[in-house]
Amino acid sequence: MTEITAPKSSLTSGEFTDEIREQLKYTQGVTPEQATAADVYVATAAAVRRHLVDSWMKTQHDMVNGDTKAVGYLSAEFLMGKQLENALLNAGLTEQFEGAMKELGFDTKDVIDAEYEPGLGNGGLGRLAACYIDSLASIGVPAFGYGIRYQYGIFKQEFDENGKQIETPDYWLVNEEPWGHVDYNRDQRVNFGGEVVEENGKRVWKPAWAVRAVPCDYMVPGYKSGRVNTLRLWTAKSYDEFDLLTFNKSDYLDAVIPKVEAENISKILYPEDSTPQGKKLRLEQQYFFVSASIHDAIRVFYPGEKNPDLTTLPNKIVFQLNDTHPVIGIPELMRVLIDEYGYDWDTAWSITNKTFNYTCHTLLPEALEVWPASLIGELLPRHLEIIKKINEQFMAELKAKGVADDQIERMRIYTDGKDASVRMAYLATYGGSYVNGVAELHSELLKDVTLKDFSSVYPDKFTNVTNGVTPRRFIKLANPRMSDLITEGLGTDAWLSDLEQLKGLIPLADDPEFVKKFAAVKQANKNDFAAFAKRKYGFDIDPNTMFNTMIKRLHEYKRQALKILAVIATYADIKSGKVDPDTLVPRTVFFGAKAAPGYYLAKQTIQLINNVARVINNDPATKGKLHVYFPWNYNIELAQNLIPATDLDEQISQAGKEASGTGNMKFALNGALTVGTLDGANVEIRERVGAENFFLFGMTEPEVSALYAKGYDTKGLSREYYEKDPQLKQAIDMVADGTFSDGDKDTYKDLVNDWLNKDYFMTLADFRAYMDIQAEIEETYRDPMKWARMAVLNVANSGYFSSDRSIEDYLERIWHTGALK
Ligand code: Z57
Repeated sequence: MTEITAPKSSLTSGEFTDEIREQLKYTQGVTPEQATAADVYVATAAAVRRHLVDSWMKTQHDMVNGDTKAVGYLSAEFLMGKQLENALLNAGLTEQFEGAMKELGFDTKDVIDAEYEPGLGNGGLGRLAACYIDSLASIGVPAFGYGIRYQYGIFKQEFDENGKQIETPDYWLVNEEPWGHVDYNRDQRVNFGGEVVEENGKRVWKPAWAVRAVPCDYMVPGYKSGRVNTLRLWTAKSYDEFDLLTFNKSDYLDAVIPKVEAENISKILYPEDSTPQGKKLRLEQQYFFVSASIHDAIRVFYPGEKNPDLTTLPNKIVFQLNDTHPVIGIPELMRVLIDEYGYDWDTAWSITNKTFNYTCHTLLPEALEVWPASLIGELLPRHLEIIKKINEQFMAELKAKGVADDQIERMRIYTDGKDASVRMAYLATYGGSYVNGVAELHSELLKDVTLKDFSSVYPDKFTNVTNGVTPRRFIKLANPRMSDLITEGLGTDAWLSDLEQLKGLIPLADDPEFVKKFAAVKQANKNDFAAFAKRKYGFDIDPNTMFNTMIKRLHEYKRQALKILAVIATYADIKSGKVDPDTLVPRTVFFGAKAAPGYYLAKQTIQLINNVARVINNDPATKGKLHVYFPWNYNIELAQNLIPATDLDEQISQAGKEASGTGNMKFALNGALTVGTLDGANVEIRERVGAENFFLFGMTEPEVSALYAKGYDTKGLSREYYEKDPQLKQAIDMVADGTFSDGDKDTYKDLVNDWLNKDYFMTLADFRAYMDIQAEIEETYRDPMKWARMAVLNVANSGYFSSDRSIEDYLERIWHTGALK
């Protein structure tokens, strides 16, 4: 007998139906008969929110009046995915929803589909923030997510007739958005520009313009925790007074333009992932949401107090800086404490230092933001003064510690001279208590390479928290069949809030009945995906082939190029008769990836993949043996559909480049096997699932470093790999000779040139190892029971990668707080 441990909401289906009817009538103004699925979606969302309000208010009350420190997760991105199913699940209303839809005569799927996916993030970093706020609420930790309510999320991706990526605006607010509650009465003023003057011996900022930050609140219900936290996303609005000022001076249009400009601040999400563009508007966005959030926290935790004792702030809230994007919060809190509340520098510094911590998500030097001092000075003159003073204090502190002069010079937060700039990662490291990387290898490399100078002086600041993913969305909702099987196998569904319980499946890996059922679940998921892909993209996919998936942002370091070259090589072998296609394991290769609009080589790679797909899928020689599909506009919904259907997932970044990866965790938890390098969290996944259940290939990080030292990218050593490996040569030659561009030899010339002359991420150097591991993969796949057993062991041993565990690690190592009592 399957035991369902936690209680579901006491609301009955009938009561929930009545509530939806009320909402249809009083907010939508339609009868159930007139209602469309979209109406019912909006009404249901409103009913869910209503149901959560008491818990939400109680959580806030307990947070403000108790002595459990809250977490403020400051993030420029929250990639939430659709909300309805998740909110129903966490609130314990899933069955009531199903009952209500039956009662009202609607298909649950249609209602769920009516929601427009909010894409307020680029990729891993934004999705991690969403998983973390789910886990915080599920554990019962009082928390705020603070960010921006962009009107345009990550662009929608289309492909033109040549296979090139086209970006179109993602205006996700076209229809009613029923989850957010705009709260005009909790607004904040955010100042910009102007100058700093001396008044009575004090530095006083005289800003030139201001923006009104209006919060939009999203309830974040914990899974069966009874707690509901808040995601507060700010919208930029203009102040009328400023329009009037201009109005007096000039004409009507001139009066409206500044209003438009102010509102531009929250207009659009920057679509670069790991490659900041250093744009003024981006710094405005960062300051906008961070300043509003800091003031908001003070308002929340010291309600109505004119002279709050802000030395207690670090006992009320701890701010986590999600990458360098919100690091301007450090000088901002200094400014608030000194200029607005009259604290002296040292007291302000001590408060600030205790209140902030910084998570670094990258090893790519270009992803660590560095702002021109001139830009900061123009937008935030008082902050620039404070940053300079922090830097001076820092330099003196290092000197006093006996740090060598050249090291001190390297560590400057503010670099002098004509290209003076501010290094946000350094400011964060010095200005906060802890710095963490996002996987063990990454944290080690941070200490030993990227922030080595800092770790040598402040070793205790450095720690690791390996990323995690929420099992509610990425197992329970994405893969209901497997969830049921796990619950059946374990005799309880308690694993959903204690994922290490998946270990109980280990013995079942040797139970052929269970393994067969597991394989059947995978097959059913593949059938579902084929049907979904037919409906949504028009693809004709054979679900009786191996599903081999690579989904992630398009970036050179992630090496989609390696995968597509391997596909081309296999295709070439079939065409030339070197390989009998009947000896191959039939495979369907899936790509999903967006490229930053200005990232030329990434876009060329997309075009190449699309054209390889076109050529191969239309070639009778490979029919039924090898197919390639590139569903456009990869997003959370596609991830939720494709991951549970995948047999083999690709985590093939150059070792030492992927900070963690979180897709790798989602795949392992959904019973896919991974082919991967020793990079990011792959290392820990492999350790846990067992080396024999992971397809490892490629150079290690030290081997990569050694090859750089030989001059791989600077002396053009990649060409040697091309010359020596006929299969590799053949594949690259086909790209160059027009096979995938209707004979045109120029289409991919920059890509080919890069491979042969630079290849910074060593795609060519790892090609042979990658091809060799495929043989092992095929052999394993030919034995379905063996493959399925390995997949079961991947699931059973991946419980560690729950974001609940990550949050527990943050609580213990960094935040020093816990669940509300
Ligand atoms: C982003 O998605 C990540 C790092 C960044 O510096 C920026 Br900007 C965006 C990703 C890493 O590339 C992944 O390896 C990691 O798993 C993810 O952040 C979450 O930590």
